Amino acid sequence: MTKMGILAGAAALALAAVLGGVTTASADDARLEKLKEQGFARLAIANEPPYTAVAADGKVSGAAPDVAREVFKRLGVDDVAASISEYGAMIPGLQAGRFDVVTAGLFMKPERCEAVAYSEPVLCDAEAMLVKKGNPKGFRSYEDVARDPSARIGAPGGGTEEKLALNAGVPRDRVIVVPDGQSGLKMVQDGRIDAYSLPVLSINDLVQKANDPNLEVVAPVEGAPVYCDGAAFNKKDTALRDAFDVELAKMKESGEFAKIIEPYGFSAAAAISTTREKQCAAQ
Ligand code: 6CS
Repeated sequence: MTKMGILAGAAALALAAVLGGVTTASADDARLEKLKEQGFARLAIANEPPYTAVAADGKVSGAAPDVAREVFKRLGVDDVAASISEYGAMIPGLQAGRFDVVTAGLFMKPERCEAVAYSEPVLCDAEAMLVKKGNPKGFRSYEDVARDPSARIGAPGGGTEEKLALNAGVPRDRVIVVPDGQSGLKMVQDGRIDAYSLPVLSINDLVQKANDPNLEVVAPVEGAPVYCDGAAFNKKDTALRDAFDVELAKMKESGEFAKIIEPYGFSAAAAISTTREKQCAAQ
C-alpha cells in the first residue's frame, strides 16, 4: 500500500472513531433528551411508606421518589409519574420499557445487579418482623420460623424477605405472598400468619399508624443483612444512570440528600458509607 494509501486509511479510521464517538455519545444522551421532552420520568414504586407512598389524591411521596424527583429536576426532567408495582414485577417491567426507573427501595442483591443498572446507594435498612404482642412463637430469625412446622410468615411477592425466608428453610407453603402492608398487618392481627416481614422502617410505619397494642416488632431480624437500594435503570440506560449518579453525588456532598431522606427515618451516612459495588457483591 502506498504512503498516501496508509495516510488516507488512517484518516478514515480517525474520522470513523470521531463519528463513532459522537454517535455513541448522542445515542446515550438520547435517553435523557427523550425524558426531557417527555417532561417526566416514569417511576415504579410499591406504595410502602416511608420508601414510597401514594396519597388519596394521587400525590407521590416517600424517600425514594423524592430523591429521584430532585435528581431528575437537576437533569432537566421536570417531573415524575409513578406506577405501583409488586416488587417481583419491577425488574421485568423495567426491562419491558414500562418504567424508566425503579425507585422503590428495591434492595441491591447480586442477581438484581446482574439484571439492572443500579445507581449508587440511596436507602439502607435492616429487616423486621411484625408479630403478636409478646412474640408468642419467639421468632428472632427466619430460621426460627423454619424450625416451627406450624409457623407461617408473610412477605411481598418477589421481595427480599420472601427470598430470605425460603433460603432459611421455610417451606414454600408456609411463606405467604402478601400484596401490601395493610394486608400483612391484618393477616397478623387475624392470626392468619404468625409474622409479616418487611424492612424495619416499613414495619415501624405500619405499627405506628395501626395504633394496636396487641402487635410487636422484632427488629433487626437476626442473621439478615442490612440492605441498600439504588435507583434501578434498564441496563441499556447506563449513561442515564451515570448522569443520575453525578447529581446524586452532588446532593450527598451538599447535604441536600440528607435533608430529603432523614425526615423519613433513613440514614444518609449509611448510604454514603457504602457503594453499589460493595452492595452488589454482598450476599
Ligand atoms: O427490595 C425488596 O425486595 C424489599 N424492599 C422493600 C423496600 N420492601 C420490601 C421488599 O421485599
